[in-house]
Amino acid sequence: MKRFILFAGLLALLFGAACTQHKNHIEKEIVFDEGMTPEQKLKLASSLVPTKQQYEWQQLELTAFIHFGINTFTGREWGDGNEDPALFNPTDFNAEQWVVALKEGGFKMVILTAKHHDGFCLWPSKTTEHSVANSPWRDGAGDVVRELKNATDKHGMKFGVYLSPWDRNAPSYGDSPKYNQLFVDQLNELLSNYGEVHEVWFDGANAEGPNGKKQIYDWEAFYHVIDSLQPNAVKAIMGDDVRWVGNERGLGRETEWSVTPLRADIHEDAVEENERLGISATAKDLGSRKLIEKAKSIYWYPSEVDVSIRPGWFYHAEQDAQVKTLEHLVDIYYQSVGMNSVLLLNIPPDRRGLIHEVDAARLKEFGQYIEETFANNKIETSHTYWRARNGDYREYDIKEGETINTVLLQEDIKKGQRVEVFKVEALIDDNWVKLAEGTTIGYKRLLRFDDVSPQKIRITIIETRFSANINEVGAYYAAPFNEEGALIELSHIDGDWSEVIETSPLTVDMQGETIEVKGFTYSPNDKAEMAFKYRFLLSTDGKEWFEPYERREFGNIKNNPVPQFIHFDELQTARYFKLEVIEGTEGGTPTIDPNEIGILTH
Ligand code: FUL
Repeated sequence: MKRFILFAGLLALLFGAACTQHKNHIEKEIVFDEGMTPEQKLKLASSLVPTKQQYEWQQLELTAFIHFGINTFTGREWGDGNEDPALFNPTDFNAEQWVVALKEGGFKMVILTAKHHDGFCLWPSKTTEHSVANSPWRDGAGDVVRELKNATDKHGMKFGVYLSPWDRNAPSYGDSPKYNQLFVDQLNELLSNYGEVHEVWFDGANAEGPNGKKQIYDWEAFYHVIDSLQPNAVKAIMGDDVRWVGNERGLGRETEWSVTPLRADIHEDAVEENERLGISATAKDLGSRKLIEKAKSIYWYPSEVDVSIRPGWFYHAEQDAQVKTLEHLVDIYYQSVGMNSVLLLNIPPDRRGLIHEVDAARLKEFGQYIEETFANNKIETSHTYWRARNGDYREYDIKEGETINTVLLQEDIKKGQRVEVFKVEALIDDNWVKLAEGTTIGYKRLLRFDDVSPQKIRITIIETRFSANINEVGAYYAAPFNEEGALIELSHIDGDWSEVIETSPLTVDMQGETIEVKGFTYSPNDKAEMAFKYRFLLSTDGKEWFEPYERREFGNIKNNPVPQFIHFDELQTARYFKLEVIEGTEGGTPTIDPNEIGILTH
């Protein structure tokens, strides 16, 4: 990481017309001098550019996540680390099938959950017994990391690893120096033995260790291992190269600055500074002039949109009918790649060790749709590079008789991100009509509007930080969708209860007689706090209660508030259920509305 402190020469560069533009660019981080004016800070912010690694990563546009591990076999989203490794036993494992399916979807990199929060390692790590080495798969001689890496090399795809800092299995977790050493050892194994790695993904989730102590991570040591062993890799989320967009629903920001004072929360001073500025990964404004004015430093820290093709991150057979539709995936594409972000789409392999047929087919449709849409630029001239100041506009002829409904704009981010307000108009029957307007452009911006067949389009850069460098303008036609939404085929009773006996804990007489119960669903209403830890009980008489299911948390519900499906191991017979909230997502004890619960009957 380069740290630049303002020095006298730089001031001269900033305002000296004699200097060539490229000398003014500074990579990744700028610390402002104390006495700087807002104008000087803004000038510096506009000269900030990505590192080579960040730039190459941004150009990938489509990256894929693979959540696969012990949870695949237990049906959980967050394992507790006590699982028997013998459960890991894919019957038909084939990493090449994953890579081929992802390539058909247009994906350029795949990131594997080498270790999720349960601590189960998908490679035979020397650091733990909780790994594939103690599973029956390939007689304990298997290595998922190796097989996936070989497949990516064979098919020319980049490879990344997700290594969860939070480890619910490691006995040393919470005993900070000891666990940090274990984590460094795991990183060393992953980054030394498998060839090139292009992204290392550190999740932000963590909790206390088994000893009740909070683990203090040694991020500097972790970063050092990555920088020395894999200098081409970007560090994501708790890393300082790639930022979490702030939700797991595939939603980008309307205004998305890659130039931001936000820092990864890895040091106390970073946490304090983020607090002073009132910003976090979920903040709406991460790069306005007002924010830069207050900032002490500024970073090239671009956004990554992570979202799963299914409701869960891991594979659950009961979600086979809930694979996102093509239309939904294309919306996500427009909201991520089309909003100055990289898409990280999760596709979880099933218990066979294969990407399920439904997901593979959807990936193929998606890849074809995107390719066909953007293969055909309807603008007459291909030369579109343009340096724009406030108010400048350019007109582009549209090929005769063509219909368009999408415009693409790109800034040359190697010269910084600068556009603050722009609009797109079309010349239709000799009248200029507004098609779209927006704020930031950045690496790529896609705008959608109703079908039009104009003679020309006009792009106006209304406001920019100094001059903007527009290096691509395109106009396209995206075909409509003619599919039905995914159906949830579940036999389900929801909300139609015989009697709600008590609201806290929620106690319900389901149908006035005993019925067969296979599980339950929790679909949180849109409210500030959801249930996280709970106890679910059943009863035949409303007096004697039993617990059909011991797992007592809705894993990742805080970040991913999608319907939760809990399936019991065995069919139960009961008349009443009781759902007690032990802890909410914000630490309170929210009540659950009767209409948030559904009962699965088979
Ligand atoms: C979250 C984790 O807790 C989820 O299980 C998943 O891995 C997601 C990508 O990050 O924070």
